[in-house]
Amino acid sequence: MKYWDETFETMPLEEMRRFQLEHLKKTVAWVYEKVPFYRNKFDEQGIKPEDIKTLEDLSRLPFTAKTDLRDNYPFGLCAVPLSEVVRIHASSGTTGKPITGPYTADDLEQWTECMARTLCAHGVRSTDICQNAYGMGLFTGGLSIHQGATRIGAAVIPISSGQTERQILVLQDFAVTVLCCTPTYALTIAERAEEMDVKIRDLPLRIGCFGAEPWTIEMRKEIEHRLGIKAMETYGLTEFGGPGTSYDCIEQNGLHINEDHFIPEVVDPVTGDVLPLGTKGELVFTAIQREAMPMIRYRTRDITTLRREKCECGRTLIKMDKVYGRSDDMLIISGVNVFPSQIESLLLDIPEIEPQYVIILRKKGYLDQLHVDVEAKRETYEGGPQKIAEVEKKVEAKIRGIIGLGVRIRLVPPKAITRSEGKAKRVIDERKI
Ligand code: DLL
Repeated sequence: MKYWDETFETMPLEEMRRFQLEHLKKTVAWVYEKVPFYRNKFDEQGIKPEDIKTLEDLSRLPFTAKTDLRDNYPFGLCAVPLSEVVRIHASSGTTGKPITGPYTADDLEQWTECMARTLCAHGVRSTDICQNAYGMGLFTGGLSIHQGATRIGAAVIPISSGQTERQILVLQDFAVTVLCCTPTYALTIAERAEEMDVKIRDLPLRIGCFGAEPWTIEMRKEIEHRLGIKAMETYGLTEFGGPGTSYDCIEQNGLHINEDHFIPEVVDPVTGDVLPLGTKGELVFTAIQREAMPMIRYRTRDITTLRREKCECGRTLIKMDKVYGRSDDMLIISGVNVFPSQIESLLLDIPEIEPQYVIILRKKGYLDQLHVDVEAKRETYEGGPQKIAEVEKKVEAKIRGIIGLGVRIRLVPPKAITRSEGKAKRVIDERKI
């Protein structure tokens, strides 16, 4: 079984565009009729649903932003009465109110299918045993995997996140073949297993289904090496149902977007202008098959590139690059724009340190200061103060050489940095405190 839904996953472009246009028209008419927020916005711009005649007309529609969801919290953008809603998820959000994600029965069915496609593309089959260590609850990660893996017919272990030793026990005893969690939690599991002298590489585990936070290619390689698996990725957000919006195939060379459900665009984060394929910018999605809360031109804040190219896996679905970071995570340090992922890539190249770090931004007078606390490997730490100072200098020089910013590196003892069980917090910006 190569594809879960061959018709859509390998649909020729012209046919896909016809399908998208038909569903875009329906969705625009649907939200115009059902959601006063959209009707007012479209009226302000003088746009009526009948004006959408081609896919290019999408760019005439106004954007929707996270603040619109907050202003209409909790159900103001819902297009159906709550009596038709059968599930509500929410993301915690870093500031203010959570983002709510209501689903009709049909939305749940579509999401399950998107997740079955995702897991199938990762290589998961009905014979697999999936340990689902994403948080089970309001967070969309846990139930999405549960639904998708159940649909495929794999055995699901709904263990949720946390209790790392128990995770390792289950991995061993239940002969688990697929691990699903955030990449940073996978690393936490790998590390704890090493301390317990459990050789995960020798277990039947073969696939990881990771996502929910930015991680670099270097981090992927590290996890693949430490767990002896293929580390596959999925991307998604509560506003679009959760994970399963896009996913790795076996080629691991960009994430295929389920574009029969979500039309992607990349725009300039400042001007909002649509950028050509292959240009890095902010990802914008329009959901064209959702009933309860179909988002129109929603600005995800995630930075990536779209690519339409032939994939060896045979899928014709457009690809997005690994998310580089969020436009609101971009750090402006003394006027230089830096993404935490750039720092992560550099750190993971240095053998004397662990892939555990915290970026701290401070202000001294008017000047910004970049500090990075990074964990020393045990051998490095035991090498004493001279060895530590030497590695600190080496890391500082590397970051200065490539990013062009002065940085203070502090090597901290093994285990000094709090381990993640879900989405890791990598940046502390004390300038804002
Ligand atoms: O994180 C959904 C999810 C769960 C995706 C499990 C994958 C696996 P939210 O909590 O609403 O939903 O957070 C969405 O997380 O806008 C991105 O900034 C980030 N994100 C999600 N997946 C990835 C990824 C879930 N693969 C926000 N790479 C998104 C980078 C990701 N960032």
